[in-house]
Amino acid sequence: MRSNETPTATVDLFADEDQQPARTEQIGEQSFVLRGFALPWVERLLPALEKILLAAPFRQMITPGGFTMSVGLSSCGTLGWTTDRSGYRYTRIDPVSSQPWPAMPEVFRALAQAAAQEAGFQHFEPDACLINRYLAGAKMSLHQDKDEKSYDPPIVSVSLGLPAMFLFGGFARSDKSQRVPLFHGDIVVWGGVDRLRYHGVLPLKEGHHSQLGAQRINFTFRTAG
Ligand code: MD3
Ligand code: FE
Repeated sequence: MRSNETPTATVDLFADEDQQPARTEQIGEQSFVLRGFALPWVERLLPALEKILLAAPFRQMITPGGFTMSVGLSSCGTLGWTTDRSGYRYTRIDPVSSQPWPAMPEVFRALAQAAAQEAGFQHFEPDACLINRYLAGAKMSLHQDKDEKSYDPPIVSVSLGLPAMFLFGGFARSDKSQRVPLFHGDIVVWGGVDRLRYHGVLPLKEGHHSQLGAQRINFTFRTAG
């Protein structure tokens, strides 16, 4: 490093030299919001997403308790997440198409890995990417993500389209949660001690996004198997 060069810690805040700096906010001991981190990737993510959705369209799944989820779900990767009356689980086959879930596009995997690395998690190897679609009014109640084999790898979530209010709770459902607004291009990375925190999303407000229209789409990358 030249003696008059900016220190590395500052340089690292710039995820991509031709975009505005991505700001990192720490929301838990091992949880980080990477503001705008996905923006330089969006034009490569959207065509890949469209292709996935042709093979595995959004569907509203039924919970074991018999409720229809307001969020539309799809998946890509070796494993996809499913719920029906018999429970929550990861499967290799999409129960709607009876085909394997669409492969995880390389650009998805590379983004998830870059974000995990930015948050301090090396060698993240996701085998599942859940794709959630929120239309106005859709929400996700407070829950924990417990269907993965190991809780050691982090989870990486990418927000696209309309903004949403994310609820970041504690380790008991009744713990007070903090509200974190998530915007188009934001990425959140959770791991380690924060991996089993309760979390959810408040009902989506109506609106229009120039690229995504009247919806919010969220990818969550996990190592499930
Ligand atoms: C916090 N999705 O798919 S992002 C989910 O925006 C889910 O669609 C929300 O919760 C969404 O399960 C929230 C993700 C998220 C995922 C895992 C977490 C937040 C987390 C694990 C621990 C703490
Ligand atoms: Fe979750």
